[in-house]
This record gives sequence, structure tokens and C-alpha cells, in this order.
Amino acid sequence: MARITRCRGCGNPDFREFLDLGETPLADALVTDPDAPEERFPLVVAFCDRCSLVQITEDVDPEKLFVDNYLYFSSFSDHLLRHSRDHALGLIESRGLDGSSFVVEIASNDGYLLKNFVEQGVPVLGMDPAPDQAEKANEIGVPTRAEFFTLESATALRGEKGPADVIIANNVMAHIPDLNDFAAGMAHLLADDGVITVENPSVGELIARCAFDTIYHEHYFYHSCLSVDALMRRHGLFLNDVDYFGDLHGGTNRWWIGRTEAPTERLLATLAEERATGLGDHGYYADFGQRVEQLRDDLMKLINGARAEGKTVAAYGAAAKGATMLNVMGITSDLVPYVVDRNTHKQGRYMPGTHQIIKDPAVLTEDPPDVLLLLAWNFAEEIMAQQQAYADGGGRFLVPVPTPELI
Ligand code: JHZ
Repeated sequence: MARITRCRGCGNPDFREFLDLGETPLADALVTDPDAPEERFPLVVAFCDRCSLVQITEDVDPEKLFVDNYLYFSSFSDHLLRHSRDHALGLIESRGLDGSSFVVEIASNDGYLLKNFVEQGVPVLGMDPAPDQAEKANEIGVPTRAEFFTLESATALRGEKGPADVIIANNVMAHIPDLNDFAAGMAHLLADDGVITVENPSVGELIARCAFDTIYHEHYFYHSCLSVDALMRRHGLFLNDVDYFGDLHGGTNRWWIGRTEAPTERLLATLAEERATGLGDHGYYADFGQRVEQLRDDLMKLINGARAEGKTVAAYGAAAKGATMLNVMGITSDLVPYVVDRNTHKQGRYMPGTHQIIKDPAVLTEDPPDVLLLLAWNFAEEIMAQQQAYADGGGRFLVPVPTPELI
């Protein structure tokens, strides 16, 4: 682990720290033995005045994050599966993709997205260093290499298979410390008339919704259109358009990138709006720490209040963001003894740092808690719909962001 001394994007040594969340364990390092010692790492966030990139200041080795300790399988959300299918089918139609095309997805996880291209006869390749997810993808017929995407692997891939007509990189551009190498790899692999689509939660929404819990060591970066524009230009690529999905991961941007500069009105308007809002100025981020403190006071009042009335509180979603929420807020297993999650790979393990056991959501029917803290608040609608019986039986949902609220 090392602390950075320059902006990872533009090399500026004068980036400014604006949030210190203390030392936290790795958010996806679910624990098998709660008595064994756990590593913790500083979680500090900084802003670069020069290229507008928001980033954490510690580098944790990506092998530790995505190979040794990664149990996130994309296919456990129906909402994400629908969103991904729509994207794949939309690309096939708009780009006229067929059996002679080549689609590459970086961080393709368990094949949740590429399977839609395979089904339509479009050749694909997935790349993902997480071994179990890559194996699962191969099992369902999505050719996948368990590798990190780098300029070196992109160069080898282009030599072997030719350029890619489409490169998709969803929820991964935050995850690679050598951001320039990653962008250079995409630039190298892309066909001259190809397109890159990149999805990532918007840093503007993170700040607006006080979604501090989406900050953890897997996320080296928190992107805006401004920072993506600057990054792509450095590599001979151009950000040309942006879509926005308010209901995905707390507000997600989809950026459309190509080799020729052709910005849409929508992109220009969004860049102007980001500038006007202040996403390119340190001042916009400066009071975020105080807002997190306020959220802590409000949330802990609700949890402690419920416990004082003799109520039981459990949590839903052994999400990475759940680990930040529990650890930064100090929600110990005395207050909230267990977390439920339908990802069977996570069940039976414990949350990092705070050590709540992870159970099958079936316990909510067998022995319902009075209050259910929604750690996976980004899927609130989907989860509440599934848990209608829990609510009908008098159970309350506690949604922690943007302002803690009992529903
Ligand atoms: P979820 C992940 O973060 C991982 P996490 C990663 N670091 C990233 O960048 C972001 O996504 C974008 C469960 N669940 O998706 C599944 C149910 O049990 O918010 C997950 O364990 N029942 C790559 O981990 C967790 O909740 C359900 O009905 O914060 C949600 O995790 C649904 C919908 C989910 O991401």
C-alpha cells in the first residue's frame, strides 16, 4: 500500500484532501474467521484542481481487491440485468453489429451483459481478473479471460483478434489505479470508427445524495463528465455524449467516447452544468465531511432510538458500500447483529470490521426484525418490492441516504 503524492490523472502534486473517513477494512473482504486479525487502510479523498479528478489517496494492490477478496456477482440484481440487456440490444441495433463485429467488455464479471451479444451471434470477449466470476461467465458461454485490462494486454489482444468495434467498461474506470494506462489501452484497442461506452456513478450525485458509503478502496476515482473529458483528450479520444440513469447505483453516467470529436448538445449542456454547479472547484466538496457527520448523528439517533425501545434492527445487503456505512458510522454487531443478502457466495461470512454474520433473506420471513437498515439503498425499490410481506407484517425500512429515513 502506498500514499499517492500526485494526481493519478494529470500528475498535479497540489491536489487537495477534503474528506477523511478514518481507517477501514477492505469493503469486499468478507470475513470467514471473525477472530482473525484484519487489515485496515486509511480512506481519504482528494480533489485535483487541474483536471477535476476526485480520488482516494491510498493505493491498495488491485490483486488484493479483485482477485483475493471479491465476491460481487453482477447477476444478483434484476434491475442491473434489465439495464444491461437494454444497453446490449441498443448497441447491436444502433451500431449494426453482427457476426463480423467484435465487442470487448472490461470487468465483464459473470457474463451478465455480454451474454446478450452472444445470444444474438455477436462475437465477444470479456476480461475480468476475478477468477470465480470469469469461470462462471465461461460456463455460460461468454468467452472470458481472467486478466486485468492494461495497455499491455490490450496490445496483445489487438494483435491476436484485431480492433474492437465496441468497448464497454461499466463500473471499472473507478477501479484501476493506473488510469492513464487503462485509457491508453482502450485507445489502442478501439477500431477507427469504434465506440467506447463507460458507466460509472456520478461524483456530482455522490455529493448531492451524501452517498459517502460508495467511497471505499476499490474506488480509486469518483468521476464527473469534466474529469472524463480531460482524461480522454490526453489519450486522443473524445467524450462525445452522456446518458444519465438516476436509478442505477445512486445516479450513473454512461459516457460515449470515440476517436473523432463530435460532442452532442446534451454533452455540452452537461459539461456547462457541471461547471456551474462547481464540480470543477474544490469549494463544492469542502463541506462534505460535515454533511457525513450530520448523517451519522441522524442515523445513529434512529438506530439507538429503536434499540432503546426494545426493537430489533437488522440490515439488508452485504454490499461494499454496506461495509463503509457500518464501519464509518460505527454500527457494531451489538446494535445490528446480522445482514441478509441473496448472493449465496456471501452468506455464512461476516461483514469486514464490524463482523455481522451474513444470512439468507429467508430469515426476514422466519424471524422478522422490527427495522431493516437498507445498506443496498441503491436497490431500495427492488428490495422493498421483494419484501412486501415483511412490510405488511409491520417491518420498517431504514434508508440511510441522502437523509436517514424510516419508511
Ligand atoms: P451493490 C458493487 O458495489 C461492486 P456494492 C463494485 N465495487 C462497484 O463498483 C459497484 O457495485 C458499482 C445484494 N442484493 O450492487 C447483492 C440482494 O441481496 O449495491 C449485493 O451483495 N437482493 C464493483 O457491493 C448487494 O445486495 C437484491 O434484491 O456496493 C448490493 O450490492 C438485490 C438487488 C441485491 O454493490
